[in-house]
Amino acid sequence: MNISILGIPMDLGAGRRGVDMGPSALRNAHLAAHLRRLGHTVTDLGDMPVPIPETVDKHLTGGLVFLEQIQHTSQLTTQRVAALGADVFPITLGGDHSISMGTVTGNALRGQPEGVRTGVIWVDAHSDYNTPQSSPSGNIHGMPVAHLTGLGDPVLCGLGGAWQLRAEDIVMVGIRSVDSLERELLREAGIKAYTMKDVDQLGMTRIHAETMERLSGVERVHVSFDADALDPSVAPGVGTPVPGGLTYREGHLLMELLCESGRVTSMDIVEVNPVLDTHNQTAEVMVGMAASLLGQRIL
Ligand code: DIR
Ligand code: MN
Ligand code: MN
Ligand code: MN
Repeated sequence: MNISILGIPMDLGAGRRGVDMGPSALRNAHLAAHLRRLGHTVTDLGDMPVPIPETVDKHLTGGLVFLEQIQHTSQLTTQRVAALGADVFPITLGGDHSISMGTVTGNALRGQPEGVRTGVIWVDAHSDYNTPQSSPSGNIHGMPVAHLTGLGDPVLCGLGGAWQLRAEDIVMVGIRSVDSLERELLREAGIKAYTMKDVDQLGMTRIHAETMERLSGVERVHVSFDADALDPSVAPGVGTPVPGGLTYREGHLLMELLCESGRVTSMDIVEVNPVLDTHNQTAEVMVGMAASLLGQRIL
């Protein structure tokens, strides 16, 4: 496979600094080398230009922090990812989860300007379905899924032109932190979310099978992996840790099964925060997750 790595060192969407160093930490954990060892051709495209928070005025625009800067970066990210060929497997490195408005849209538009039907597997402790109105924080990293489905700020919703992510093409896994108004929005949209209770009760094998069944009609499948989906004991280097997360093996099993399905066409690795990490453990764990998604096997 032809893999392209693109860093988006954006930390304007999160409440704490440090995720801008995520791409460096993942490279330092030998992401490209691990993927090459699996037989892939890997090109590192470097990083997108992203404003530094301290250099811009932190004002709230209609309930959104750093809206203009995130809009601009999201537009650039959409264009950059869309310009990659349809046969490339992009791995986009955050940065906070607001990057996924641009990465998901760009991936849907890759090689086809009007966009293709794309499913999204959102692996996260949080459902990231807030709107500017429902958000308790104003932080845009809590809002990317809503914007991808057309809820929220009109500019952020319009990144893909006529293309939009369908609520029925989203599956969330690992969810255990949802804000109260956000819960209503999720329910109204009918988004499928496997909470940690579902992970405990059904197991990852069944969740994977149901997810593939649900996404059987989409042409592309994007995996957006927020490091905080994993339990904080496994991935401590995140800005908003929530106890009771995916175990190391649950994360790997999901990636291994998704690899076997042969349907995944792109991936995000987001919210790795080296400032809060211990010895780059979180970046190393996330490199392992990417390797499992891209063919690493125990035997
Ligand atoms: C919270 C936290 N739901 C918010 N979201 C996080 O600010 O909207 N997402 N941490 O990853
Ligand atoms: Mn290594
Ligand atoms: Mn997230
Ligand atoms: Mn999260």
